[in-house]
Amino acid sequence: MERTLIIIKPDAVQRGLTGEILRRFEQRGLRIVGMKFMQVSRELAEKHYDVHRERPFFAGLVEYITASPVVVIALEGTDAIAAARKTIGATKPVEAEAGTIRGDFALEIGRNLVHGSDSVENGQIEVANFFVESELASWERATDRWIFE
Ligand code: IDP
Ligand code: MG
Repeated sequence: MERTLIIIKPDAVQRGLTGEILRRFEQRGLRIVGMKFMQVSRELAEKHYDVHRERPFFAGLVEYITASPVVVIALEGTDAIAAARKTIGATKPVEAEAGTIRGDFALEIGRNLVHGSDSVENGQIEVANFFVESELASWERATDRWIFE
């Protein structure tokens, strides 16, 4: 079963969109296996966005993700990575389809509300960066057999 790390970024938390964003992933059928409200440290932010270290927006990106608390969620499901990224929408909110989180609630790339892992490997790595094993649950929902074939 694939795992993805979702971050409800500081702008989304500040704007009171935590519940709305979580609702969309739950409604999609993805299973929550970990969730917490936290302040991202500079060290963790730099690790999480390490692939962007050389990009001109890196400093601003670290400022953004550490500016105020976030909600991090580990989700599990069939094709969880692709499903979550479709629900999130394109990185640039003006290019995100209506009906996606970014397409419905965001305008600018540096205030795009939510993170989702981009590959199966990164999903595993990112979940491990944000959660210790005891914070993750292995469980089955009563509805799983009606969502997963
Ligand atoms: P993703 O979040 O859709 O996976 P990435 O390309 O991995 O997009 O970029 C990570 C994050 O960095 C974006 O979500 C966005 O917040 C920020 N970002 C990416 N490109 C730019 C840019 O050109 N200017 C400012 N921020 C950017
Ligand atoms: Mg990315």
